[in-house]
Amino acid sequence: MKKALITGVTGQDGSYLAEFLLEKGYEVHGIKRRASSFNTERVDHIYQDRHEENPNFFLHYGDLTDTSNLTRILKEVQPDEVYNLGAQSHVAVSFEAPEYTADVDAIGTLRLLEAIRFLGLEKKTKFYQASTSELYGEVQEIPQKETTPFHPRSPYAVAKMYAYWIAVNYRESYGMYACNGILFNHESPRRGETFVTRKITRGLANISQGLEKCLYLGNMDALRDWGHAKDYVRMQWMMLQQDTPEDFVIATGKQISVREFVSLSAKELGVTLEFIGEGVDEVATVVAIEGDNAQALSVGDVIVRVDPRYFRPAEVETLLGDPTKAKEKLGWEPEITVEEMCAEMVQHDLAKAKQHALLKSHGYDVSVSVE
Ligand code: NDP
Ligand code: GDR
Repeated sequence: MKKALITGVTGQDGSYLAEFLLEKGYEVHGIKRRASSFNTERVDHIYQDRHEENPNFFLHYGDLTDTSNLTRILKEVQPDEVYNLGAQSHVAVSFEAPEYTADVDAIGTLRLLEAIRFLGLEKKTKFYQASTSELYGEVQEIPQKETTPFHPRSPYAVAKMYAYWIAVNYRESYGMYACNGILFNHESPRRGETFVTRKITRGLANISQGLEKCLYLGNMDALRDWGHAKDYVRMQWMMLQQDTPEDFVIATGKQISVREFVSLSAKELGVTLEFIGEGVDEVATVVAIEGDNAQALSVGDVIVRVDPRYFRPAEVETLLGDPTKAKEKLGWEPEITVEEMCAEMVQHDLAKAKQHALLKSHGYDVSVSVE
C-alpha cells in the first residue's frame, strides 16, 4: 500500500486529493493546523476513527513553519509521495501579511524538502509542489505555458516563485523526484468563501434569499482561466506517476472575466443582470427574474457594487493557460466546464442559503459572515 502525505489537507485541494488517493487504495496522512475551532469541515466525511479496523486516513497536527514537527511527521510516515498543498493561499491577504506568507509558502517548502533529504528519503519520496499561474503575473506571453517567463505581482506570487525554484533545485542537485504543477485558478463548492468565485456564488445565493442586500467586489475586469478542483487534483497525482519528474501547466485554455462569472451565477438563479457605469461607479441591476429561486429580489434592485477596498496594490489582469504539454504527455484534459462548475457552486450555496432563510423565518438567530 502506497503512503501519501498531504500538507494543506483541510483546504479545498487537499480534501479532494485525499478522497482521490483513498479511492486509489493509498494510506493517506494529512497535516492539519491547530486552531481554536474545528477546521476539518472539508475532510470530516472521510475521517476515520483510529479505533476502527484498518484505518487508512490519518491526521497529524503540524505547521509549515515548524521544522522539527515536519521532520518528525516525515520520519514517522515515511511517505512514497508528498503533496505540498499547504499555503497562505490568498493573494490579497499576502499584501497584508507578506512575511508570514513568505515563511509558509516559500521557506515552508524548503523545510519539507530539506527534511526529506535530512532523513535520507530523497530517493524514495516523490514531491509535488503546488505552484501557480500567479507566477506569470504581468504576463509576458498569451497563452502562458511551461516556458513563459515569470513576473510575480504579489508577496504570495514571489513566495511561490521561491518554492517553484527550490523544488527545481532539489531535483537538479540531489536527483529528487520533485515537480511543479503550475495550476491556474480552480474552484468548487469547497472553495474558500473569500476567493472571488465562491464569494460571488455564495453572495448571490444569500441575496436571492434575503440574507444579504448587496455583493461588493473589486476589479470586475480581471480575466481568469477557471477550472474545477476535482479535475486538477487528478493531475497532481498523474504528475507523480511518471518515470522522470517534470513541471506542467494545468489549465482549461479558456478565460472569462469576474463580471462574466457574476452573470453566469445570477443566470443559474434565474436572474438576468445589467451592468451599468464604470470603475468604482459600476453596479449590476436586476432586469429580469425567472423561476422561483430569487424570491427576495425584484426587477430594478441593485445587487452588485464595486468597493475599492478589494482592489490590490498590484493586480494580475489576465491569465490564460496552455495545457498542451499535460494533454500530450499525460493524456490529461479537464472534464468540467466553467459553466458546469459555476452551476454546481451556485446550487450548493443556494441550498445552504435556503436552509438559513428557513431557520431565520422560524425565529432562529442566523448570522451570515460576509467579507
Ligand atoms: P486553501 O486555502 O483552500 O488551503 C490551504 C491549506 O493550507 C489549508 O489546509 C490550510 O489550513 C493550510 N495551511 C495554511 N497555512 C498553513 C501553515 N502555516 N502550515 C500548514 N498548513 C497551512 O488552498 P487550495 O486548496 O485552493 O490550494 C492548495 C494549494 O495550491 C495552495 O498552496 C495554493 O497556493 C495552491 N494553488 C491554488 C490554486 C487554486 O486556484 N485553488 C491555483 C494554484 C495554486 P487551514 O484549513 O487550517 O486554513
Ligand atoms: P486569485 O483568486 O487572486 O487569482 O488567486 P481570487 O479569486 O482571490 O481573485 C481572482 C480575481 O478576482 C478579482 N476580484 C476579487 N477577488 C477577491 N478575492 N475578492 C473580491 O471581492 C474580488 N473582486 C474582484 C481579483 O482582484 C483577481 O483579479 C487564486 C488563489 O487560489 C491562489 O492561491 C492561486 O495561486 C491562484 O488563484 C491561481
